[in-house]
Amino acid sequence: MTHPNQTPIPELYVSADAAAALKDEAGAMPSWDLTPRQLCDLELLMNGGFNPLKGFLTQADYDGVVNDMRLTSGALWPMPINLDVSEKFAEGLEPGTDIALRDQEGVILAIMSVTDKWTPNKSLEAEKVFGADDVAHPAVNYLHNVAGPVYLGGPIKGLQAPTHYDFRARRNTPNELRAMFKKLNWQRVVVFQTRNPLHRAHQELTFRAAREAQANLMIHPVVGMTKPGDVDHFTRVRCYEAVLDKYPSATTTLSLLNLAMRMAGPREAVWHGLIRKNHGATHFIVGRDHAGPGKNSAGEDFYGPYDAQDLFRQHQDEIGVEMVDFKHMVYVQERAQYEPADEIEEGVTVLNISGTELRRRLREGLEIPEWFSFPEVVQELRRNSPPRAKQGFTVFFTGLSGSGKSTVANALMVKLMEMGGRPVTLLDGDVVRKHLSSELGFSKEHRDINIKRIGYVASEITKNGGIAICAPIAPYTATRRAVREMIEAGGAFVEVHVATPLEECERRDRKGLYKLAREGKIKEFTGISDPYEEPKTPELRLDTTDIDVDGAAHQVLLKLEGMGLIGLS
Ligand code: PPS
Repeated sequence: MTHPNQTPIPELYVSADAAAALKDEAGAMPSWDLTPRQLCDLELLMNGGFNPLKGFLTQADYDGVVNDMRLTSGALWPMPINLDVSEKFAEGLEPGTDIALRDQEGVILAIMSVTDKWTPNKSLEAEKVFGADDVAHPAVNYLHNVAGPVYLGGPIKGLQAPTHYDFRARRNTPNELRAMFKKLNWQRVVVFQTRNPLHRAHQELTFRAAREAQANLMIHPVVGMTKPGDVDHFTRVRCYEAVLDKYPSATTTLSLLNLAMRMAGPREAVWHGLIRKNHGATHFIVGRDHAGPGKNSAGEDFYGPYDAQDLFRQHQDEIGVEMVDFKHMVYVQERAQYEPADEIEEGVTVLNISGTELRRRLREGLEIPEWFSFPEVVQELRRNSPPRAKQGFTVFFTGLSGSGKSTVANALMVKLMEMGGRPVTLLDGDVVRKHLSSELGFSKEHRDINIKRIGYVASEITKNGGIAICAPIAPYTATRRAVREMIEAGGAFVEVHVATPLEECERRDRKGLYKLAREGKIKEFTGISDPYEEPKTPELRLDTTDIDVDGAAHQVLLKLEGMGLIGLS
């Protein structure tokens, strides 16, 4: 019988000699510094993980993918893979030009022959690919607020793979995995995709899935980009390695996939299937709400719980990978074992700990029982997320000029320093503009740069266990969200809207700026001639009209205490 992985998958790398020659030429080409997401996409394009793609999508392929999940060749492909760039870079770049694609250190990884350049209809892309033009969806937010406005398409010549310094032995190209499965004579391979730490229930369900399919198992976690707020991949991989020891030896392997997920539910499941086919899988586990993005802005799920399974099943033959149903496993106390929820008789005691409850226990340093997770995994998770009262956090004040942000922020800083325990840094709007952002004005572009700088500094402080207090106007929702995502990767983000009304701010006019703005002597003044988008769901809203500074700072302290970030006793 021929092995399913008899033939290698085509890669886009050129020979070493050709790469050396092209590298010389590439120095003179226009060059694009890849974003973290593009870097992930490029790696999988070059190593065949995105086979049959030969480069970033052309406009015709993009249209086909967006509308019908098909390339112009007719092949199934559900996800647009584009090189999104700035208007400035695209300007004057004619189709027919070769460009050098560089990593964040400036190393040339590939050359792209640009054949197409166009401005996409992003709202249409959001509707068709992600099901709704709603920025509550992380990929739709990315599309509108992070991705560049112009797309470039064209074939790629790969010069070298991106360098990874972490977990090298666990990173495999599709062809490395195919060769390994062939060598081990693994004829049937069930793949489990994950972006979360694995607990006992996952170990049980994956092993059961492999046994039922009479196959070997590959745990294939995503370590590229996952959902904002997920546990970082360093911690997760240490957890996966601990879980790997729990499977009977030689039945199971672990490999890391440098994919940038889009959280696109059904389309994402099909995409994951195609990628895994390239990596040598014969079977793929698709669960309830596979690659789900969470709730939409109306508080409802973006996709039905079984939409992903339905779409996968529909295209299973073409994908070339058989879907394995994800069994919901629960712990039966009387028998001290995991069993599929749908096979359990009435009357027995079923135990479960939800993701939210697990996070609460970790946050508060509470017990996590052994029936739920392996002690090694719990230890890793605890190391990664110490109790909240020991973590860093950011208090981010936002509000109009003169609303009282700086005054309350100052009072809060002093009170936190009086309490001691963690270093406190105040990044006040005016101070930042003097030291970090002295060259910036008040256009939308400049305000965004200013806020992102503040966010970056605050995220570093937070990650390292300190307290950052920020007090800029920060008038734009999308920018505040970007800062939140940056900071939440390393600790808590507490948004405080200082909602003092415009009339009151103008009445105070402490710096005399409102008068000048009314007279037209200051342009683009927030609240007068420039927008302020009010936060919809801040952690706290303060109106300083009727409370004094002490009272306002105390409200913030109470909020911090309520969130477990400080102890007030
Ligand atoms: S932003 O929008 O967040 O980047 O603004 P920020 O860095 O907080 O700077 C606001 C302070 O700059 C002064 N100032 C102006 N504010 C708003 N609009 C215009 N056009 C403007 N020009 C100068 C003003 O003193 C703000 O300080 P605060 O402390 O908010 O009153």
